Amino acid sequence: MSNYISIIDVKDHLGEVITIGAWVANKSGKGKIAFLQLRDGTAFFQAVAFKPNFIEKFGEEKGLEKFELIKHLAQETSVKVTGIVKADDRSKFGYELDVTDIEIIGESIDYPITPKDHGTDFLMDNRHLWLRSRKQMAIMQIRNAIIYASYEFFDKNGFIKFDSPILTGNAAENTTDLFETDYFGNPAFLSQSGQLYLEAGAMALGRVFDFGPVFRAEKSKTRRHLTEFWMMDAEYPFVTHDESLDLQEAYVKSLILGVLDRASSALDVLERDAELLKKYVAEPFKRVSYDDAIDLLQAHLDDADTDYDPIEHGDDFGSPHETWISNYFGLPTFVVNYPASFKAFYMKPVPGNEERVLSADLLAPEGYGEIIGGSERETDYDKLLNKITENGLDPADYDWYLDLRRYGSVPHAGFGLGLERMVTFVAGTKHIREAIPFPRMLHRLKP
Ligand code: ATP
Ligand code: AMO
Repeated sequence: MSNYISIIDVKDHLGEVITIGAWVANKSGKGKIAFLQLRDGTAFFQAVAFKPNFIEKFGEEKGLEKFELIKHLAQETSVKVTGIVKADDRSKFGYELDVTDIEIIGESIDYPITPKDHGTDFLMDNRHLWLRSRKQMAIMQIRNAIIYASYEFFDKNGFIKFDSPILTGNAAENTTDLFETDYFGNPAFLSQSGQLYLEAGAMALGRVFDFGPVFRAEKSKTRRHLTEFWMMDAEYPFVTHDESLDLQEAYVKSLILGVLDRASSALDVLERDAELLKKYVAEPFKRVSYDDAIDLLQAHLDDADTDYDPIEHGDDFGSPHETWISNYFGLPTFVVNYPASFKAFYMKPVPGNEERVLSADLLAPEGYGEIIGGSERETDYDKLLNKITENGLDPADYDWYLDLRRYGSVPHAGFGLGLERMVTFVAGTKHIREAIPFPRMLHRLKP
């Protein structure tokens, strides 16, 4: 145990003398008084130092020296601070630390991220330091709350954590955005999704989920794409696609509730409207078929406030189409039954319509775009083999996967949620790069 009190727990020590270990986030004050904004990873907090108190305690010379040291502390100096916790209405926390002694633990010289505005490239180059900011800390707290809520949800609903491999011998989603690496003289690929392995898990263990990094060599520079991101994947046997949507809806709601519950102060820091998030939890998500969504887009093409390109049945949506659809409904919206032509090979066709598949994307409202992709899987051996061949994939690579249809094939469905897309949506941030500690993007591999 540490002898230091965490800032988050200071409120439990009103009237007591405590010591905290912290970094100086900022400072202000003049004359006889100095304010220190301190942070220790658990929270931000204000400490106050009064010159007369120091002189009284340490004598004229030493007291003055200590007080001047406080006044000149550089940003991000690490310090050991002792003081009395006092209630004070002027502080936004309702209490503050009246400093009685301070020691420097580690100096900080010319910290590059000053309180002025910096450009994104500069902040990204200093991501290892940028993470110390109040806003970045709030986003990481939301990320943590979502991860925690996800484990809780799956556990409560009878899912077992099943870890799929990261080094793989075949493509899960498509062959266009695979990262290839050398595996003792043979090619191997970084996993794009654990799904195919999870299907094997579902046939062995029933309800299974996976949470791990996945990789996509996507050369896109959008605010929604990373090349390395964390996927929450789930797979379960003996379900219909509609039942899967019910579970996905309950899952997303539980993640939002988890954030409202465990990270509400982080939402405040980010000025994210918690009432809006509560509305998404309270109301049923919308469901619309792909073809009905296209009809709507065509009918509203000439509306004054639309700015998407014309779209035909069979076309994939662009971001502006997705944004319009989710704004139109004002709630998280499942778009179901997409064309088979641009979806992955493993999806089961809609009964009676080979051109549409039992798939769904969940579009977040407010223009945050797709956060979940899911589908019911093809269960028939011959049809799956045909799809593999039609997609230009080598059946030999998928022999093990086809075995799942050879030995007791059952209806099953699953979905994958991109953690960083969910964090971006719940936190209300503009760009996915802030939703992960060290983002990997087309032009970003450092730090
Ligand atoms: P995502 O779609 O977000 O990549 P996914 O793997 O399901 O996840 P797609 O269905 O290919 O991928 O694309 C979904 C959305 O991502 C599209 O609607 C589009 O808005 C956006 N998108 C993909 N690539 C680009 C790009 N290069 N530029 C702009 N938007 C893109
Ligand atoms: P899909 O390809 O739709 O489905 O991916 C699932 C979810 O992952 C997120 N995502 C991304 N996040 C950040 N950067 C990216 N480049 C990126 N690409 C995708 C999105 C998306 O909804 N195997 C299926 C899932 C399944 O059916 O079980 C799959 O991978 O949030």
